[in-house]
Amino acid sequence: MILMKAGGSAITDKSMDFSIKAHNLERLGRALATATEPVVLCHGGGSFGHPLARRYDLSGEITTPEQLRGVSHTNIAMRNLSNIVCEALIEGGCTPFALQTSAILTADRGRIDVFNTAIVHHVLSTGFIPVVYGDVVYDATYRYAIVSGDQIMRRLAEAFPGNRALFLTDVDGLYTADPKRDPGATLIRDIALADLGTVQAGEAGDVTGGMKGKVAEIAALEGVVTEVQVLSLSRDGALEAALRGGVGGTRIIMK
Ligand code: IP8
Repeated sequence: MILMKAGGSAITDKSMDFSIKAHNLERLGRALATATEPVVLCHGGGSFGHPLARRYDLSGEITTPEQLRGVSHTNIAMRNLSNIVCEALIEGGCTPFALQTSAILTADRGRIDVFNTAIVHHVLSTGFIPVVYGDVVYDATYRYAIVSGDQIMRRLAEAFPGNRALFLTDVDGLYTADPKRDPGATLIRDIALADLGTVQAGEAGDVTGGMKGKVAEIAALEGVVTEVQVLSLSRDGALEAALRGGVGGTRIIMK
């Protein structure tokens, strides 16, 4: 079984609110239709969730009527994005089943508190692809809080241990430096989790703006997944290859 995170930058265009990367979503649908093992898909908020979370200041306690309106807007926006993702999957020949994350998960102080992963099991057992996503959810202390897809990935990996995880992004993988600024940047093919820190510490830096976050997301899966692959959803064939067990982008050995 494969735990898959489709990052917001892989499926949405962050330069414009509420816009998608249609070609990448098509690629996702077509590739997932070739999967020979069960897949759980978790997607990020991208240009649907994050601009609203920022605009309505949804980090920390939710107290003002304006923030509460923002919670409703964000809740709808993420459902809309999930619908778009699921429609792309159906178009590609898959059978997705969206689980509204805020209905199966609650938080406390922004961290996942209760997560009904049994429903994910049930949906998987019927041969469907469960689709969950970063969302705004009920929070016992803050009233509502944003729970990111990476927190969800960790809890999914705990519920389904011993599997591999694929992170879909818009660059080919992890680089030794920012490939958009440094012509000497090279793609890291294979790396042990223990060495990921060194890559960051040596002036390899904050690659493509997202490497730091990506590394933290991956490190959070220590002990619960066997390996992680980071690959581009913008590159034809990369996801299909990874689904067949090949290594396209960067492979992180987690043991
Ligand atoms: O993109 C955040 O999920 P992420 C979701 O996985 C919202 O961090 C609602 C901003």
